[in-house]
Amino acid sequence: MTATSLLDAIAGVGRDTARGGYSRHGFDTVEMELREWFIAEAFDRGLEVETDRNGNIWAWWGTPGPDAVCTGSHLDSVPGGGAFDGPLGVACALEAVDLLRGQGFQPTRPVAIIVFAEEEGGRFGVPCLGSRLITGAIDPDKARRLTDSDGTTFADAVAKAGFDPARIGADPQALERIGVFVELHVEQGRDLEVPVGVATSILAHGRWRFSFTGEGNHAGTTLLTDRRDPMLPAAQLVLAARQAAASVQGSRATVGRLRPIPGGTNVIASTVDAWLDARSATDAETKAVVADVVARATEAAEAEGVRLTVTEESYGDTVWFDAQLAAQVSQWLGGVPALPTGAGHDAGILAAHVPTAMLFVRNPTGISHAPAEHAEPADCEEGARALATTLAKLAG
Ligand code: HGY
Ligand code: MN
Ligand code: MN
Repeated sequence: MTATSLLDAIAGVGRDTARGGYSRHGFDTVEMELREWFIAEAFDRGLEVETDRNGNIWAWWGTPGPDAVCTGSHLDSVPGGGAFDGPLGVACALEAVDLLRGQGFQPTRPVAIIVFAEEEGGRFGVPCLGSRLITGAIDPDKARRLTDSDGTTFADAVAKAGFDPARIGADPQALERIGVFVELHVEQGRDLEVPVGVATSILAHGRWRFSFTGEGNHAGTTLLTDRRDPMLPAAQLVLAARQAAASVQGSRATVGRLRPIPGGTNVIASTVDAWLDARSATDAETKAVVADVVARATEAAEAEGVRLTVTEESYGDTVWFDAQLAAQVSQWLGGVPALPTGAGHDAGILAAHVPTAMLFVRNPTGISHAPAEHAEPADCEEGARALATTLAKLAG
């Protein structure tokens, strides 16, 4: 079955008719439907399926064991996201197993496809939550207390999905099973001009929550001189993000999410929460951009008599993938180009623990985290074949 036909089978799952694209979030009913789809496809291939204590699904070709050759990605999306970010890596992994079986390939090492939980952090706010939990990169109590926009905690969500929230946390036994991890992913920029490439690095990046607290009041009866309007410093934050990033070569800073409370047209908000996503080539540059943004937002809040608290919600330093493995994979694939990415991935979390590589499939629109994200069927096939070649070389 081709990756494209596998993706076609889930094309109707989680469409967001209000915002466009797909909204598929960790352990919500949509993502649970996608999990069932994946588990059924794995069973159809005779793969042994298990879900670990952190809600990551493992589909084994061969006896689960140490030193496995692992691939996979995620099924959740950002709000209003594209069809390929995550699912393409899962679909190509399933097709790669089909291709290798069709060639009569017999792995000499266990092979596993892993579907990681809540990679986008679209529901609970922390990206790569499943891989961060396995590797101990997030405190399980902090994870249990994470809440979605309805106030549901991660603990409640995993319990509802059938897992024991008391057991989430570092899982060295699971991690030890991974001998090498190769994630295939749709390219999310404009840098790949051939069907397949390999990754070199991921920008340092993180997320910070800015909470502005002013005084709720009437939009019509409150004089300007009597206001403590949190929307004003929040607006300054949006501009400050762009100005701070523009001053550091190659940096990006974004405020894509603002939440005024109560959010009435004729109401001065009492509080505004805003989230900053900042990314740079190095740790120092990212921290400098964030410090600049905080200084500008603090000045704007003080000028309006508004209180500001800033909370770091996630952060990861620059990721350098295993250079020898990347060069080896590129050579196996006939010398495909190597390129950096500004996007985070579960492979980026695992890279600190196991040899890790990423394969990218060309995205002609260069757009991601939006409905225009795209990969041509022919390029998806090239990607699946490239993944099959890589898995065969590693597990042969
Ligand atoms: O935000 C990211 O870079 C990734 O898509 N989680
Ligand atoms: Mn993404
Ligand atoms: Mn992704």
